[in-house]
Amino acid sequence: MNVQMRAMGVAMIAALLLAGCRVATPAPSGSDSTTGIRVVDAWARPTAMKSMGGSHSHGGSKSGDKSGDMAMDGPVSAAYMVIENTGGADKLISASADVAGVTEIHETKDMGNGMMGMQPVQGGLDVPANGSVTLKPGGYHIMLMKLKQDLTPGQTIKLTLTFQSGKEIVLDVPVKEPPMQ
Ligand SMILES: [Cu+2]
Repeated sequence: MNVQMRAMGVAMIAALLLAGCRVATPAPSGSDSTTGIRVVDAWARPTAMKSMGGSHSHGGSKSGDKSGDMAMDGPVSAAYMVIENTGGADKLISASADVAGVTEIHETKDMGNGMMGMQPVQGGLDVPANGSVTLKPGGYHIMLMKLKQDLTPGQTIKLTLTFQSGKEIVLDVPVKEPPMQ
């Protein structure tokens, strides 16, 4: 009896250890051992709900809202991450997301006279050899436009990054609120 119970205990501990092992070694996501490029800390911003009147264009009207607000067609978002590179120099040349009709690599810039603006990064975003590039609010970001749906915290979107070397990295990117600054 005593022995039997101890045996059961050992079996249970073994089972727990096995389960623990499986959890502790998930398939590495967003890494590619052949180029040494790895993406960490990816996240996407929730879409801001515009409460400025006329939110009744639910059926995807393309009539262009001329309210003098931002010239944005529908909700937009942005994705941020750190791209680490343990190999030779490379470039992020394009990105695409399952939820976005248009995806661009942008840079937020001080346009002078206190205005901040953003523009596409010409020729791609450099990923230095044995270095990293950080995409963060106020700097580089992956702009998600013509979104097919609103993004809310807790969702996950699929983002594909294409590099000049021809490598593609597919990421599961969680949607979450920006950190306080
Ligand atoms: Cu942008």
